[in-house]
Amino acid sequence: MVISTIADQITRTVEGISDTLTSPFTDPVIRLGVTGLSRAGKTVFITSLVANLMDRGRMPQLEAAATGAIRTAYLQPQPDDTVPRFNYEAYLSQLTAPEPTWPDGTRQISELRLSLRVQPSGLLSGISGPRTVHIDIVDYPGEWLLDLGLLDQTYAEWSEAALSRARGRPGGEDYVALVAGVDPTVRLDEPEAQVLAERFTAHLREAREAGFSDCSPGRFLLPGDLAGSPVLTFAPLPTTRYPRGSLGREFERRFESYKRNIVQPFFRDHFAKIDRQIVLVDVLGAIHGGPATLDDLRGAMARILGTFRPGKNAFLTRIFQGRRVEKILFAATKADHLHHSQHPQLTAITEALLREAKDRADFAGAQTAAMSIAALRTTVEETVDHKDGPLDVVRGRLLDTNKQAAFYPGKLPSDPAHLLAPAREGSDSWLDADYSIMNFAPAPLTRKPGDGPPHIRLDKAAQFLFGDRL
Ligand SMILES: Nc1nc2c(ncn2[C@@H]2O[C@H](COP(=O)(O)OP(=O)(O)O)[C@@H](O)[C@H]2O)c(=O)[nH]1
Ligand SMILES: [Mg+2]
Repeated sequence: MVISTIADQITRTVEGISDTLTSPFTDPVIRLGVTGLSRAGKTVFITSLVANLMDRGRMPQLEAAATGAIRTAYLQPQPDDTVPRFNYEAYLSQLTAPEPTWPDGTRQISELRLSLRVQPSGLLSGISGPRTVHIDIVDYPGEWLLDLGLLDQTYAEWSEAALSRARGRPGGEDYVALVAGVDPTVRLDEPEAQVLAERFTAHLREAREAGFSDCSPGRFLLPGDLAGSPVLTFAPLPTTRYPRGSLGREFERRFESYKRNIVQPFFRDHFAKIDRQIVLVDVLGAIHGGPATLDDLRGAMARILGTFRPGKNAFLTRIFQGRRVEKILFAATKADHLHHSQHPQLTAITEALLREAKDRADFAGAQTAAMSIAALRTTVEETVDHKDGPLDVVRGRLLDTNKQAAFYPGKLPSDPAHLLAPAREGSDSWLDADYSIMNFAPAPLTRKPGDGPPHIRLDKAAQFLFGDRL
């Protein structure tokens, strides 16, 4: 046994050496997908992650940082010339300015290559020189993932589902009423088509603002340079036989065009290349929105997880060609809104959402995990005297008034079922408590040399996502 171990190590050592010799061609690459609905915290996450990998003083739970195996980290030109570059320097200087501000919302895909020089540890350490590992970070809207479901639907099926979902959602009744007065068999009139698309988009936007997650088609909310183009100028209509040249027939054609020209290329060109994935989820925001938005988040998480199971979908199976995403982390963001005494509850709720999503999506395969994180910590913790006894609060500078305030968002139950059951049953409001959120401004930083921006469990997230490959 001993002998075989030694022999094994010798061959591995030889491999290790040849690895370094051929290095420019064999440098390992990890493609890390970062997604989440808009405002979930993707931009802040990537900026803080990269800054904390360059200055690793606050990354003790990332093993390769703690042991000193990571020697340096630096940015390099990304491999994909046609994808916009993630504007790291601009975002970092905003977040670390003397009067820090949050970055503006981004609404498209972007990419950044971070390269790490890593010194192998153990037996190889003396023989083999440092090697380079590239982490290609790909930031893309979670809304685009939810579009996968459209591929399996006909225009009639989608229309029916979209109209029934619109009922009872913000702005939805208005759209349903508008459509009731429209005859889809009349000749297409472009201004009328535009009004329908605009009103449907307005409804999606309102629903999104009220905290609903599932507001597809995703490009309606994040149109980028496609705004106003015919591929986004359609909307759900009552189902019937649409004659040639009619409004309904044209909307049906544009729906198919959206699937073919927007949804499929994204999955084929970007999604299918991802190795590891983090899905940022604003769980606190969804709880604040009420039972309906939490229930909707539950469904959206199942659909997002379903996209990582290519076997279920013929199109995905074809583009993945047997590859698959190896690890998926669902991270509840903005945990700095809670005192750490409540983090276990937030994690338990996120875990329960993930467990249900796994059941619903019949998910097996990739390794999954749930965590509560804050990419950029904006608050400090305090315990204050309250009429019912001591209360664990957080204190920060409010975004709208610029004043310091202590904040208590409400008591999260230790049993996630206390929130998930009423959500599933369609309750109108939470029974026991109200949950509030506040928007904090980023705090001015006083950093020690070697420290990145303050965060909560960013190092643990990094360890799960790519620690095993360093
Ligand atoms: N308190 C706190 N707020 C955050 C954090 N990350 C993001 N936010 C808030 O969420 C907003 C959206 O974040 P952003 O990264 O732009 O989201 P994106 O649309 O997913 O890229 C920011 O403007 C902040 O107000 C965090 O770690 N802590
Ligand atoms: Mg962004």
